[in-house]
Amino acid sequence: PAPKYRKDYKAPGHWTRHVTLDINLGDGATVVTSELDMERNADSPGSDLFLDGEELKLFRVYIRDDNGEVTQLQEEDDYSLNDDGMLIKNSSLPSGNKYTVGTVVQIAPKENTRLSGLYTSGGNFCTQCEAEGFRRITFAQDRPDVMSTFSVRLNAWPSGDFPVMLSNGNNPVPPTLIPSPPGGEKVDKSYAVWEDPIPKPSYLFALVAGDLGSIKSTFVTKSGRKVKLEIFSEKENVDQLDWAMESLKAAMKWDEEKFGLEYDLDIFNVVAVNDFNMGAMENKGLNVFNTAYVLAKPETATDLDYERIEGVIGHEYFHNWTGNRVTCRDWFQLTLKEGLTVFRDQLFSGDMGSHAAKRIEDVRTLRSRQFPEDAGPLSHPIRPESYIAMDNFYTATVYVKGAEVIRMYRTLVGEAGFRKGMDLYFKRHDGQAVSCDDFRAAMADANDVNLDQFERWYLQPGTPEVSAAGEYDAEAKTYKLTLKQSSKKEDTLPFHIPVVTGLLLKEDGSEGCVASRGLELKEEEQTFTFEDVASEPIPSLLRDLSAPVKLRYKYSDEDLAFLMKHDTDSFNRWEAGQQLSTRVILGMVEEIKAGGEPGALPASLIDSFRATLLEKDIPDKSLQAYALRLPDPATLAEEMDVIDPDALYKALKHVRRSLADALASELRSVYDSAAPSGPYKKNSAEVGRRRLRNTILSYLHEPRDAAAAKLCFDQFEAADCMTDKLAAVACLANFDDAGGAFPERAEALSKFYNDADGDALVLNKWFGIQAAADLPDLLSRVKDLMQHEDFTLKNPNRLRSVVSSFAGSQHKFHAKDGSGYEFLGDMVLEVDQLNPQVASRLATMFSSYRRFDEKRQGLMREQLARIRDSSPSKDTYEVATRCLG
Ligand code: BAL
Ligand code: ZN
Repeated sequence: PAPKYRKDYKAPGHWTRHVTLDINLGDGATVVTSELDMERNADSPGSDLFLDGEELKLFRVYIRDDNGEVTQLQEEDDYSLNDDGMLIKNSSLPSGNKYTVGTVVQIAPKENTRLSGLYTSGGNFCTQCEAEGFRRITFAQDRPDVMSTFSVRLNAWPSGDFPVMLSNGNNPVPPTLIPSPPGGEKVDKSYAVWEDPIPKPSYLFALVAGDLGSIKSTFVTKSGRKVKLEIFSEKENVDQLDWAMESLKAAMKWDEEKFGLEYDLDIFNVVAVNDFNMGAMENKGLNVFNTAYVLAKPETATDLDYERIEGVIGHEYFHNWTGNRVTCRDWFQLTLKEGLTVFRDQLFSGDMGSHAAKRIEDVRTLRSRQFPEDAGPLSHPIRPESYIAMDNFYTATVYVKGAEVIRMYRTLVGEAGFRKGMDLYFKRHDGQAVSCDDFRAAMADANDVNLDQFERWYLQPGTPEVSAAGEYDAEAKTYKLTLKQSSKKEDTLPFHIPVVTGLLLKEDGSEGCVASRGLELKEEEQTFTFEDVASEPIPSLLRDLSAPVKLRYKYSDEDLAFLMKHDTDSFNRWEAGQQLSTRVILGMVEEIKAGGEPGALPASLIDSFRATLLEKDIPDKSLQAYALRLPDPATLAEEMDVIDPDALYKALKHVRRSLADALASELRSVYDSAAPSGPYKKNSAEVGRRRLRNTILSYLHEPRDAAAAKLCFDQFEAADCMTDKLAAVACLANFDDAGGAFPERAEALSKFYNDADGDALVLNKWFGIQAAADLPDLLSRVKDLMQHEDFTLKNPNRLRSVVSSFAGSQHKFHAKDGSGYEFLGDMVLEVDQLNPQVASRLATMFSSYRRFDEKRQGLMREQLARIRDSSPSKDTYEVATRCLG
């Protein structure tokens, strides 16, 4: 398959201004009649017309000119077909400026296991059109720069009865029975008509039809318009929709208050479906969601699930402006809408809860997912230069690093300046399909700053490193800070990096930060001078992680302990603790690699953990919990020249166990004092309390002895919510029950399974904890799990709950005999037959192979080559070939 290049962008020769769809759903074949009202692009007269189309059975193509005259088109004479679509010769098109193209096609939603285009989930019809799914429904200009209004008629023909039939926009005719012809037989098939008056690209088209339950509400916008809100799901889940509705209303209000952005249609619908490749989709006025990001009640959803639902509901809603009204000119610009919308959902979640905790969570994701991606063969700039399958570019880089890039604009121009830039962006581009350069220009122009160099964040991949060194002049009372930037990628030009810096005086930490400045590092090396610094400071660098870079500064252990206690930047307080643990863990990795056994933990680490654990004045217990968690294995692995998964596993286990032993009584007493003191509540204090207590439980279970098993089981039995129940059973899953030991494990898992009572999301949790358990025979247990009657490869959530959980838990995936790799290779090939998007995503789990020893590299390469050579889908082919390089 041939790649597409960003540099090749050309506007189309024709524009689709309006799309009329008439879709016969029903039990038989689905027939789609579409009429595209076209207008020639005056800039490229005489162009042929290309319509994308894939896996469509074409019945006829016709043209209607602006006098209403209809001409049937003939294959070969008028148009040609290939696997990608239909090319209609200009000579077969009317010469006038405006005309209509009609096509009638048949599609097979029930056989659509790719979950792209129109498919069925649990007997209901739904769609996923981003990035290139609309072409699997009908022939169309399926490219984001073509924005059209839509009229859609959904018919429950030739049979079937769908009480709910939804599409985008407003709904002039709700599902209605077709009136019986006078004297004729009663025709009890229904239809619905939808009008979307706001031009949108085809990737935002959606339809849903089925027998669904719902909850309703309304939202009155700031200008007084009443919007009807409705959230749909399968009927048995209707009691799990309230939190999503609450989050939606909060998001609508927040976008008005924070960015002045108001909703623009009369209706906003959300539908939750069980089979979905992504997390959710922002279709205009009809968001379609993976159930995992909608359904919640305390008995089945954890606090983290609640937070994610709030964030994703916000994210999809915010796309209404950043993505839908102002969309992307081409798919290379994906981060224009995704980076910006992730950043907006991060701000929203921070405002709804705690900015400090949210920032830590986001940085953990950046470091554990995006930094490794950027260090491997799939590394790409946030605005990629080429792709084969666009679906492969919904990456941590485009989303998460993309959001960091947007955050840097705000750091550079300030909060008010960022708002001015956003206002100008909407003023200039509402209703348009634009580029990342347009966004950057709006930020620069609104603030009268030069952001030319900033473009390099869009052009250059890789995680820059910033090293810092300070020098204090006691006589002059000045502190000179020298910052240097470098990159592991060749030919990288210096980035424009905001390095927010504070100075804390060693002598008297209680005075707090004596100077805080937003330094702008634009050269390879720059020195910044701070005046009037009374005594030698400790720098607090890159506060709140002001740029997606790796910082190098030679802090002593004492400096880190000081920052953990005194830094006025809550993120950097946490960061200092992470650095201290990282140092110890990586030191142990070296000892293990040298053939030794890991030694005792340094007292400084134990003392700092003890201090954090016993700290009474931390109002946000989530922050306390995060401070007690060790860095992620993937983040630690990034710091190793050659990743040694066995040594890393052993070191981490040793540090966890040593902390558990050294602080056993303190851990237990804080665990006990954080026990629930009343009925379940979901507020931030209670969420923080549970988070802290469950973090402590994960240490307390480390001895893996009878007492630890009992403690976990007691919590499991006493739990009044999924958060506590899952934390307990996840710990129990790690107890090795070979030979009948630790019967609590099987008992809890069996009870958990029975309590799930078939609830798909709870079963995913049940599969997930077992597939990621810390057990020696994990792979054979995973294979057994896949024989379970509730397992299926066809549901992406279920598949990921086993296969991705296993591979993501690292240690057994990287077993030296290659068994984990072979398993993943088999899965990629099998799933690729069903769902290439999901398969190629699984294949990316091999992408860090070059960071391992030669043996493992060879074994992973073998699997990648096997995948590449098996004639896979273009999605999977692209990942395998890019990995192999
Ligand atoms: N646009 C795809 C799903 C999302 O990022 O919202
Ligand atoms: Zn998005």
